Amino acid sequence: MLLIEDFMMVLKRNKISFFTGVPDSVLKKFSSVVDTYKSDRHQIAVNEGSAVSLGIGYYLARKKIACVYMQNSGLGNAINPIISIAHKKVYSIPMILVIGWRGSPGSIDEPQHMVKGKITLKLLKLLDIDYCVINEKKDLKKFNKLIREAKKNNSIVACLIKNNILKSKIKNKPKKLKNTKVVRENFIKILLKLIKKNTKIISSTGHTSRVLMKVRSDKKLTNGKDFYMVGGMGHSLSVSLGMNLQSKNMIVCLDGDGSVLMHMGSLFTGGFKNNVNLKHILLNNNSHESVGGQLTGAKNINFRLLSRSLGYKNYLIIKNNEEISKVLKKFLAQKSYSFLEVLIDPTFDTNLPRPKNLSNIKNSFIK
Ligand SMILES: Cc1ncc(C[n+]2csc(CCOP(=O)(O)OP(=O)(O)O)c2C)c(N)n1
Repeated sequence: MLLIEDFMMVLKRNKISFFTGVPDSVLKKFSSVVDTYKSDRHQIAVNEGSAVSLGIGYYLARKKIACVYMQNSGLGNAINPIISIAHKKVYSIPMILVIGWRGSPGSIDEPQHMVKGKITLKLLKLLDIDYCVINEKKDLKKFNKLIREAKKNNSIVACLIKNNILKSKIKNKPKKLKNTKVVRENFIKILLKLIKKNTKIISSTGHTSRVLMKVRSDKKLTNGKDFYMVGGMGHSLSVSLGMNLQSKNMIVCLDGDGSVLMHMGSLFTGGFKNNVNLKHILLNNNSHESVGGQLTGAKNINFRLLSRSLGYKNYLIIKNNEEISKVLKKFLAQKSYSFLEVLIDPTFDTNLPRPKNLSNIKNSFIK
């Protein structure tokens, strides 16, 4: 167990004052501290490569070291700017990585996390990044030493934190839920009733996939087949596009705002082909609900203009539960590539199933 207050103190003593990263459930307590900082001290990034790059920019402006946080699954996104810009043998730009270690050996986690968790230390070694694993207060000495090393050698260093290690002196107040918009479960229930038997749904990482699984089994709704994107956050639309180019059946991409932002360029790939059978639905709760509710800022995006300029032919929006059936029917009947934005309220449901037997899911989806 480690108090987040003690962890932050080490960073403070070393005058680390800029933070950027992609939220992670393991680092929820860390997020709850940096989320209170002003935007010149903390910036949530759309993906981990972007976070590393923001850290590089910070160093170029201030000659000071940034702290970049991420889940270990995001190391894949981070590797390009780490190796090609910041690495000791390239520009040698120092940085501190704080990595939430899902799937650490000995833990019980989802299959995709177990795979990444097993190779995380090997990846850091390959990247020539010195690291420490922090489990308790006494490990902070190692972390402190590493930060000094980064400063002295202009190098990247990392600390890894496993699930359930970070605690806080301050109790988080339970989030107040307003429920003025659409409830994700309601929307998914109606979607599953309206789609045809041969429809395929590709659902994005986190709660969207888990709610889809839950609604399907609780309500025994059998129309369509689901492919849950348990990882590969931000790639649901690209997977849907890849299928759509080969298939005549309707494909529904059920996306989240954090996920859309992560690899937003894929909206451009799809836009100009007039993919009649591909229906892109964004469940916009303006947050990374699955990992603690950190804000994405997606409510400030004008998706009507954005989707139109990227080649989508129609944009529809659902703002409350009463509109779901009518607008969704209209959306599914569109004969051109269309974008549906659904304004949802976060629900922070903790009682959601997790996709388990992934090869069965894949086989049944392909059938
Ligand atoms: C590359 C990568 N970075 C971070 C994560 C951790 N993560 C899982 S779900 C999620 C939030 C997704 O946000 P959004 O798409 O808005 O869906 P919501 O959680 O709101 O349902 C994050 C950051 C991840 N799985 N993969």
